[in-house]
Formats: sequence, structure tokens, C-alpha cells
Amino acid sequence: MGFGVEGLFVWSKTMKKVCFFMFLLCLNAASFLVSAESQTCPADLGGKCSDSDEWQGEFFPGIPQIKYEGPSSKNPLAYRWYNAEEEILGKKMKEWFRFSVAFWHTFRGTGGDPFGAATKYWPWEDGTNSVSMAKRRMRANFEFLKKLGVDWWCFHDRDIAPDGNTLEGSKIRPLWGTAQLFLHPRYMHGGATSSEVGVYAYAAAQVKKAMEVTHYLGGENYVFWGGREGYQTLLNTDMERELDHMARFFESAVAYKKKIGFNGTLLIEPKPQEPTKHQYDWDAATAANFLRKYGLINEFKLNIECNHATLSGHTCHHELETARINGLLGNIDANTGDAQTGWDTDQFLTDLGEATMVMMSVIKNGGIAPGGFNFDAKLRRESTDVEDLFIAHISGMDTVARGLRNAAKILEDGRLSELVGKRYSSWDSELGKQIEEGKADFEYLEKKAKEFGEPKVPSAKQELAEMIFQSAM
Ligand code: XUL
Ligand code: CO
Repeated sequence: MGFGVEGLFVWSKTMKKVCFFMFLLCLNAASFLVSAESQTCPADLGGKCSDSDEWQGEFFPGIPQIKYEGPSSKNPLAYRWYNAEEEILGKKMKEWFRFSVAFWHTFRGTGGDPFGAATKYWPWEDGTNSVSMAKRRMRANFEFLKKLGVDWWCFHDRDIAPDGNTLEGSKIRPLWGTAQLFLHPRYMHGGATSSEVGVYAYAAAQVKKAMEVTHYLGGENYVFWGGREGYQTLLNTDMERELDHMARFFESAVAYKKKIGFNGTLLIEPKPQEPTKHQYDWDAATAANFLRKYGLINEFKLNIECNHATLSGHTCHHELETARINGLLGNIDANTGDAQTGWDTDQFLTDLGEATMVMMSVIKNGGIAPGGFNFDAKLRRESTDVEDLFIAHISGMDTVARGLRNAAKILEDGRLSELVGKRYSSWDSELGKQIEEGKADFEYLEKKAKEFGEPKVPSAKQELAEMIFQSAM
């Protein structure tokens, strides 16, 4: 690594841009998802392995601006369901979604896996880790976003080294930034929950800088995904102490956010395991309980990732509803897993039923701004054409857009909410109201129970609910 931890602390106005690169590239030396076999160059400002970031013409020649062509279109480079300016339930589609591209998957993913080398060699990559390469990659990102008609992107501190000039003055901004606290060996026992106090301090310094960078780039949220905040065995773990440390870490993040005037939402991204056996942010309910216990519930929201939801044994809909009813639904990492595969496959969401349920929650929540839909999803290892990057995002965007249309249809149709309303109608009675208002104690209820006799219990109408749901597909 080219720079020591001192590099994290330099941040003066005049040195802003230089330090920005130094910081990011220092971190980048151990960059996530850059396969071990790729050539590495010193992460310095000289860019020794690559002379310049120049790239003649477009990065994606032959790929047009992606437009809405409607459901009958057979053009793979067009939207069938996502029509950015069209209003659904009083809000433009682009406002419902606030789509974002995950920089780490789309621009740093190589297709490498534990059994095989990289399969993707994008034409603009020169095999180096130089500043000029990082700038060129960021230009490719901006062209990609513009062609898709997407205004947001998300990053880990360690997968970017952007050109400040390119980023300033553009309406394209980070939806969120985050610090990558899981790749480097120093984080093997965790960051905020490490058994080593020095690692906690290092993690804090890294988050501090990543928050500054997110703020500097105009980001609207900041994410904490605790990749190694968990344990492999309780036999060697003081779980209570580790959780207390994690809470202190989040308290400091809240204080620092306020200190630098960063108004973005802080988001916790639950995931049950992988890479650790047990991660502390297991699911939405666990994260909510943690936030409540430590008095942080009003300072954070949740970033729900669909593939993480299924890993924790829930549906994405369940996780979204748990977050929503706790006032914690902040962002969606829009992806999906594979029912036959037991890990985080990070696939683009293409299941219409799932997408419709996702959008039912989003509508009930009144949208998720300032959060959005971040495609934390990657091409399959075997998909190796540049156009596959576009097709994957178009398909993911179209699926949730179609889900939004279906969810709106279900809402307008009214039969499902009528079914639910009817199911709970006994609670609209005087007794129901008394109970809901906390005005019915056990003695009173016993009296009522005797008065009513055996209650009549009606059908739940599950199949009818499913029939109504299906009819909107
Ligand atoms: C890992 C995951 C991360 C976070 C950001 O499963 O989802 O990419 O979204 O660190
Ligand atoms: Co994620």
C-alpha cells in the first residue's frame, strides 16, 4: 500500500482534490473485487502504468440513449415498462425509483469467483490501478448513467478514485457512499466490533473520511453494511461488549455527520451472514431492536437488500414491511437471490411477483426518497459483453417499473384492501376500539368473552387474495 493511515487525516481546502485521490487510491490498493491476477500499479498520482485517462470517443459506442418504447417493443436496448416522466399515483416514475448503479459491481466486478479467474475485460480497462485508469473508469460510469437515464450511483470508498472536475456541476450524484471494512486483513475480526481497539480506531478514521467524501460529492445517504461485524463462534466472543462498541461507533458517526453538516440519511444494511457466520445486523427486526436499545432509532434508517432478506429466511416484502412499520424504510438494494443457491448471488431482480410486492411496500411508504433503488447486482460470470451491462440494468429497471404499475393497479382495483379491511372489521367495533386504545383490561375482556360466547371465526381468504394479486400481473 502506497500510503499510511496518516493519509486519512490530511484534508485542507487547497489540497482537497489531491487528498481526495490520495485517500481513495490509498484505500484502493486493496480494492474489492479487483482480482488478484490483475496487474497492480503504484496507486500514486503519477499514474506510472498508464499515461493518461484519454479515451477516444465513446466508451459505449453503438449503445444509444435508452428510451421508453412501450411493452410491445422487442428492442433489448429500450425500456418497456420504465417511462421516467410518466406519473403513477401522482409521482413520476423516476421519483418513485431514484435508480442507482452500484459502481463496485458494474465497474469493478470482473466475474472472478473462488474457482475461476476474471471473465470480463472491459475495453476501457488497461489492467492498472493508476489514477488515470480510475478517472477513465469514472468517465465510463458517467456515460453509462447518462445513456441509461439514471441520476445516481453508489460506491465503496475503495472502489473509486473519481475526477473531481467531472463530478462537480453534474446532476448525477451518489445515492450513497460507504466504507469498505471487510477486505483488508486488519478487519478480519471486524471493524467497529473488532477485538482490537486499534482496528476500531482505524475503522472510525476510514468511515470519517468516507462520510466526508460522500458529503463532498453531494451524496444523499451513507450506508453501514457490517460485513465482518459479527462472529464465527461465541466461544471466543464477548457479544455484549462488541454490540456496545458498535453502538458507540454509530453514535460517533451521528455526531460527526452533524459536525460536518452532512444532512444525508444514515442507513444500516441488514444481512444475516456471509462473510461471517453470524452478523449482528441479522435482519430488519434485529437492526431495529439494536437501534432502539441504544437510543439511535431516530438517527438511522434501513437499507433493505432483497437477497439479504431471503438469506435471513424472510421475503423481501417482509423485510420492507418490517422496516416500514417501524418508520425505518430508507433505501432498497434491488437485487434477488437464487432459490437453489444458498448465498448472496446479487442477481438483477426479474421476478414480477416479488417486484410487485416490493412496490406495494414502497407505495405504502409514500416513496423512499432521499433513498432510492440501488442495483446491488452483477452480471453472471458468463455474461461478458459490454451490452450485457445495459441489458441487465434495463431489465432490472423494467421489472420494478412493471411492479409499480401492477401495485398501482392492485391499489386502484381496491379488492385486496377491501379483503384485508373486511378481515379485520371486527376490530372496528366498540370493543376493538377499546382494546386498540388500551382501555380494555383482562377483567373487562373476560366479561366480554362470557357475553359473546364462542366467537365465529371466518375464512382468511388466502386463495382469493392470491387470485386478486395474480390478476394484476
Ligand atoms: C454485501 C452488500 C454490500 C453493501 C455495501 O452483501 O450488499 O455491497 O451493499 O457495502
Ligand atoms: Co447491498
